[in-house]
Amino acid sequence: MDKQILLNAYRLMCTAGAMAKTYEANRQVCKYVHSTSRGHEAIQLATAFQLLPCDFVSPYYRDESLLLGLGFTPYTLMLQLLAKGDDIFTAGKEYYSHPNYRGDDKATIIHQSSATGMQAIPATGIAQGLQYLQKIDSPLFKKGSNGENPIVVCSLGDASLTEGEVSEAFQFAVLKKLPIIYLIQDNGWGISVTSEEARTMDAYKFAKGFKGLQRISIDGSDFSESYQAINKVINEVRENSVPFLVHGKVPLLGHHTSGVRKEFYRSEEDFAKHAKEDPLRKLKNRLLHSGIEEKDLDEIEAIVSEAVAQQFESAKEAPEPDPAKVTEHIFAPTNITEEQGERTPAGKEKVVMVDAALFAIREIMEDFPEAIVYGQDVGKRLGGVFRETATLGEQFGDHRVFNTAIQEAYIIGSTVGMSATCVKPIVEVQFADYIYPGINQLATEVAKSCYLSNGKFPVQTVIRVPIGAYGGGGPYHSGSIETLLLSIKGIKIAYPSNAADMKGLMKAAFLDPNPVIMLEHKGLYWSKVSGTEEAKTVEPSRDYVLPFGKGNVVLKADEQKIKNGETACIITYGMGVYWAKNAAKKFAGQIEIIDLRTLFPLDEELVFSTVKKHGKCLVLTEEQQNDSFAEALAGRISKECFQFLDAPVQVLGALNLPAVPMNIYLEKAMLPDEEKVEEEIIKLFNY
Ligand SMILES: Cc1ncc(C[n+]2csc(CCOP(=O)(O)OP(=O)(O)O)c2C)c(N)n1
Repeated sequence: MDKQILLNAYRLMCTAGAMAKTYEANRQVCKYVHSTSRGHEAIQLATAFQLLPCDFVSPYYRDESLLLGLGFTPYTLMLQLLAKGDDIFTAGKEYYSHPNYRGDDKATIIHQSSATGMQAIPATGIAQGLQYLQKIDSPLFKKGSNGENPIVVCSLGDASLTEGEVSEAFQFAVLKKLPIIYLIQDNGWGISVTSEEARTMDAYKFAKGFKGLQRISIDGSDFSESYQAINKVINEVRENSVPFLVHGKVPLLGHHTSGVRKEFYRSEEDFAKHAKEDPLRKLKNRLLHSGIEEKDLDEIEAIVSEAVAQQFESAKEAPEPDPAKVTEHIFAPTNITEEQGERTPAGKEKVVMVDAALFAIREIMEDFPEAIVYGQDVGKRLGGVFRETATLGEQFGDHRVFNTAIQEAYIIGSTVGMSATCVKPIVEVQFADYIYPGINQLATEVAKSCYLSNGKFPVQTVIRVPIGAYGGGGPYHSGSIETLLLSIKGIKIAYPSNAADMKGLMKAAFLDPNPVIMLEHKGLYWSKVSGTEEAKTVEPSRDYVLPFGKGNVVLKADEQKIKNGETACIITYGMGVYWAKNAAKKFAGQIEIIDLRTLFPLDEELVFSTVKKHGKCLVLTEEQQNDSFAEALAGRISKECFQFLDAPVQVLGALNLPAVPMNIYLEKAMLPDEEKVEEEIIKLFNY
C-alpha cells in the first residue's frame, strides 16, 4: 500500500485519539452528549479516503473519523461538539458527529438523525434518485472528474440492523439494483445489549436473505485490509450499480457516549479483548515493520496533539448561537404566495376532484422531468386504487410512475434522499389509516431535515394521502389523521374540498421546496356522496396555483344580518364544508362558512377576522373531537377573539371512538352530518 495513505491514516487516527482524550479531560466543557470513533477509525478512514465529491455518504453518530477522513478539521467538528453558532452543519442545533454538507470539494452528506438505522431509507432514496437521473440522462447527474459514477455509502452500527426499516431499504435496493454500500460497523455492542442477546446472525449472514445484495466481511480494525476491500467494493458499485453490504468487525474502545460510560456495564475482560484489536496500534506496527522509524510516528502524534489542543481552545472561544435565530429554517421559502392563473376558464368542463388531482400531476410531469410518482398500485396496471394516477404510467413510462412494495416507511422516507439529488417525488400512501408505518420517517427524517441542516436539505416532496369516511369504508379505510400530522412540525398539510382547490394546491405543493401532505377526501373524489356535488368544478388553467395558508369564504352571510348580530360562522375543511353548506340552507343569510383549505399553514387572519365579525363560531371537523386540531383551534379563537364573542366557541367532531365502525348506521352515529351541524347552530343562536 502507498505509504502516504498509511501515514495519513495514522495521522488522522492520532487526531481522533487526541480529540477523544481532550473531550474526556474536559467533561465539564463538553457538556452535550457525544460519541467518539475510538476503535472504529480504520474502516471509517478507509472508506472516507475513497469517496469522491460526486458521492453521497450518510454517516452515523460514531463516524467522527470518517468525517476527519473526508477532510473536515477537528475545529469544525468541535464547533458542533460544543453546539456553537459557527457549527457549519447545524449552527448549534445537533449533536456531535451529526453532519450534513453540500459542497464541490467533498461527498454530499444529507441531514443525519440519531435514530438508529433510520438513515438506511433516506440513503437508499439517494441511490434511487441517482439511478433515475442517470436513466433520463439528466444534467443533474454529476459524475466524478474521471467520469466515475456516483455512489452512496450508508454507515450503520451493527445493532441498528434489527430495525425493520433497514429491511425495507435493503428490499428496495436489491429490487432496483441501486448503487449503494451499506457499511456495517460491528463492535458487538448495542449500548449494553450484546449481539448474542439481540440476534442470531451478524450483518454478513443477515445480508444473505436479500437476493442480489453483494456482501463481504472484513477486519474493520485493520486499515490496509479495510482500504483494499472497500476499494474493490466501491469499484464494483460504481461500475455495475449493485448494492453491497460491507461487514466490518471493530472493537469499541471508548464509551458508548459521554453519558453512558463503559465501566457501567462492560467487564475488564471485555475491555482487554477489544483493546487487542486497537486499529491505531495495528497500523503503527505495520508502519514500523515497513521501515518507518518510531520517532517519526511519535512526532506525528505530538504535532496532532498540539493542533487538537489549540483547535479545542479556539472552539471554546467561538460564540454561542444567537437565540434570535432559533426559528430560522423551519421551512425553505416558497415562491407561491399569490393565487395565479385562471380558476374558472371559460368553456371548460366541470371535473371531479380525483381527476383534478390527476390532471394537475399530468401537467407537472409534462413540465418537470424530475417529477416521478410512486406508491402502492399507482403504476400502469391499475393506476391507483381510486384511479387517481390512471394513465400516468402509460404516458410517462415505468421509470417515472411505478408500483412499490407495501412499505410505507420507504415510500415516505426515500423522498428525503430523492430530494437531495433534486428529483421531485410525488408519492402516495394508499389510505390515511396506513400512514402509521411511515410516521417515523415523516417525523424523524422528513420533517426535521430542513431545520436541522440549517436550510441545506429541505425535503421537496408531495405525499398524497386519501382520507376520510363515507359509505361503510370500515375501521381501516375511513380514519382521519390531521391532528397526528399537525403535531409534527416541519411539514405542510393541505386538505382541499373541491376540484379547483385540488388542482391549485397540488401545483403549489409540487412547487414548494418543503414536504407537503395532500389529504384527499375519498368521499369527495367523485362527488358521489349526496350533498357534495359542488366538489365538482370547472378545471382551472394549467398555470393556476393556490398558495398555502389562504382560506376561502365558501358562503357569505347577509350584511344586514351581520349588523343585527343574527349570524354565526363555521370554520371547517374537507367533508365539513358540505355538512356546513347543507345545514346553512335552513338559516338563510345567517351563516358564513370558511374552508381552511390548508391546515398548516393556517389562515388565522381570516379565521379571527371572521369570528370577530359574527361573534358566534362553530369549528367543525370529521375527526374524533377530543384533543383534536379543531379543539386546539377553538382554544386559539377563544383567546384571540374573547372580547368579540357572544357565545363560547363550539366544536363539533366525531364521537371519541377508537375507529370508524363498518356498519353504515354505526358510521353515521359516529360522524357529524348536516343535522348535527344544524343542532349546533341552533345552540349557538340560543346562547
Ligand atoms: C430508534 C432508536 N432507538 C433507540 C436509540 C437509543 N440508542 C442509541 S445508540 C443505541 C445502540 C446502537 O448500537 P449500534 O447501532 O451497534 O451502534 P454503536 O453505538 O455500537 O456504534 C441505542 C439503542 C436510538 N438512538 N434510536
